[in-house]
Amino acid sequence: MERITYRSWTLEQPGLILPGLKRRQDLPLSTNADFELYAFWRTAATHRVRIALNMKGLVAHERFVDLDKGEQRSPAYLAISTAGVIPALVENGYPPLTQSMAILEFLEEKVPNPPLLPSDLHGRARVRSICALLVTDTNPLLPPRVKKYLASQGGFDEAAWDAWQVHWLTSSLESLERHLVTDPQTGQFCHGDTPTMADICLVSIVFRAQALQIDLNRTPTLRNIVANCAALDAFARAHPFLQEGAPSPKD
Ligand SMILES: N[C@@H](CCC(=O)N[C@@H](CS)C(=O)NCC(=O)O)C(=O)O
Repeated sequence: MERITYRSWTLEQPGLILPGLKRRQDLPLSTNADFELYAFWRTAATHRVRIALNMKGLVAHERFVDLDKGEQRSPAYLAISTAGVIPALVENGYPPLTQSMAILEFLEEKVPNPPLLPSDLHGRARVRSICALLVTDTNPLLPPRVKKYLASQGGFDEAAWDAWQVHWLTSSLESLERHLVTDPQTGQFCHGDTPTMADICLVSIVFRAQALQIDLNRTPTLRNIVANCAALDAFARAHPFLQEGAPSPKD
C-alpha cells in the first residue's frame, strides 16, 4: 500500500481520504479553470479554499508557492499578496482576492448552490462563530512567520514550537468540542446534517492537529464530524497529501 508520511501522519490513516483518489500531479492539467489559486500543499488556509472550490464545482489552476523555501516573501508574490501569505485567488480580469474566509464568502455569493451557510440568520451567525474560533483565533498562532519570530526572538527550538502548537490547537479544539457536544444544533456536521463553512474550517485545522499527533479521541464529536467530511468527495479531493508538492510515497 502507498504510504506517505508527513511528520507522524500517514496517508494510510483510516477514514480520512477516499481510496483510489489520484494525487493532483497525476491528473492532467485543467484547461477550463475558473481561477488561479496561489497555494501550498499543506497549509490550512489553502486547504479551506480547495474544499470550497470543490463544493461549488469550481476549478482552479494552482500556482505553487513553496513556503518551505520562503517564496511567499519573493517580490513576485508580494505583488499578489502584500502580506506575503497564501492563499490568493485570481479570477481572470480581477485583482487577487486574499484571506481564506473572504474567499469562502466570495465563492458563496458567486455560486450560491450548494450553500455553505445556513438559510437562517442565527444559524449563519453560529457557523461564522465556529469559523472565527478556528480561523481568527487559532490559525494565526501557527504559520511559518510566527515560528520564525519565536525562534529568532524567543529562543524556540523545534520541540518548543511543537509544544506551542499542541497547546493552542488542543485548547481550541477542546473548547469547540464542549460547544458542539452540548448544542442541539450540532448534527452529523458542525451545524446540522449538511456541511458548512464551519466544517471546512474544522477539517483544515484538524489536519494540522493530526500532524502533531493530537489525540482526536479526546474530542469525539469533532472526530466524528471530520470522518463524515472525509467521506465527501469535495473534502477528500482537497486533502493536502493529494496536492502538488506533497511528500511522495517514497519520502
Ligand atoms: N488569515 C489568513 C492567513 C493566511 C496565512 O497565514 N497563510 C499561511 C499559510 S496557512 C502563510 O501563507 N504563511 C506564510 C508565512 O507565515 O510566512 C487566511 O486565512 O487566508
